[in-house]
Amino acid sequence: MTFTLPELPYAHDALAPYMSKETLEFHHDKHHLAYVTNGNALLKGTEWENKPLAEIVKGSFGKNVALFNNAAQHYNHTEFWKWLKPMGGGAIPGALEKALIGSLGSVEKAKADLIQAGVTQFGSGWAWLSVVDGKIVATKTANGENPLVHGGQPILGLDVWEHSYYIDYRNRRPDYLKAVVDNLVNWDYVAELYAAAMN
Ligand code: MN3
Repeated sequence: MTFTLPELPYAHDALAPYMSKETLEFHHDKHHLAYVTNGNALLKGTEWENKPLAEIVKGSFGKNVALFNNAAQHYNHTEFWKWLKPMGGGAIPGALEKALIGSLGSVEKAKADLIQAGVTQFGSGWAWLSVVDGKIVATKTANGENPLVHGGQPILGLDVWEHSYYIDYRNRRPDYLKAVVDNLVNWDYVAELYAAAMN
């Protein structure tokens, strides 16, 4: 497949004040575009050229570092835009809520574990909720890595690269993570991915 930059599912200014228009102009229009452009160049002529994105990510992990980094970041960001929405962070659909309580103790604990994973990721990376063996776990990964290459199915990922928060929050990564969890997470989409992962 050829990577293409997806449209943002909302206007660039729709996530303000928690994520500004300027941040999305850089993060989506420039950073994500660079992963798409570089990924396409690196994909050419490889054994993964006509594979689905998730297979490219899993297949190139540990084998083709440059392709993996760009393909994984393309996957992560394509999902990331959908993991957010204006007026997000509200009620969590029942089946997902039950699963968060069953796996992590409570919804508050699940949110706290996710934020803590992001706060403690040293340097660039991601904080995740993913499904592993039927349970939801909170983890962190470095750079472009994601749960797909660690036996999990990602259902929510928060970007903790500085490009995702430095314009709006400077060095205050914990404030960024809390604002996103409280105000921007699209729990309906997370619930959809959870249901698909459990099928
Ligand atoms: Mn990013």
